Amino acid sequence: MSKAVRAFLGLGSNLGDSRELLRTAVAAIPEAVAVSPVYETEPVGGPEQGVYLNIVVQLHTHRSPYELLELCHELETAADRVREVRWGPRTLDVDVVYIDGVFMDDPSLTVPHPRAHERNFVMQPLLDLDPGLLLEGYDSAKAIGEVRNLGPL
Ligand code: A4P
Ligand code: MG
Repeated sequence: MSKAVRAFLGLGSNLGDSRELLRTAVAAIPEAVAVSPVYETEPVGGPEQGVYLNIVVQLHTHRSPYELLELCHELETAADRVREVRWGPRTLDVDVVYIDGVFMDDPSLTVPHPRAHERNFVMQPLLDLDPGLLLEGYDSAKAIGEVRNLGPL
């Protein structure tokens, strides 16, 4: 089996009981070792929509990058069952933000996440978990979107 690595997933929700959806998703990640505070965040891009709750989860995992992407999709699918009941837009977005030592540029999986460094809703919780983590291109003065720390999830 390959060596376990440190990985970070970014989770966001702006529909349904977002806090509960995030808690359920975290509980479904067996290799989760740390969870950032939850942030209320101004929507970045897309149509006019309500504020998001965002977190970053740290994993200690044997999964490959593509297996991590599959995990992201499984978590989204599980949350979508709620969405179907409510006929609303997506309830949960899960992205692979960063994996130690992994740099890849496949359109189906780009790591680090190509837009993470410019978004406060990813960078703030990520830096809470590892203040020393350097993401190429990150400039705290240029990253966009207001975020507000609401404390522990
Ligand atoms: N993909 C490539 N790299 C990755 C990666 N590192 N992690 C591919 C996850 N997926 C990756 O993603 C579209 C495709 O990207 C997938 O097929 C995957 O193979 P998606 O989740 O289906 O769609 P999406 O997330 O709506 O699109 P996109 O362009 O990834 O959106 P973003 O950039 O993820 O932004 N504002 C606030 N405040 N908080 C948010 O959480 N999220 C978004 C979504 C926009 N604004 C937001 C928030
Ligand atoms: Mg996404």
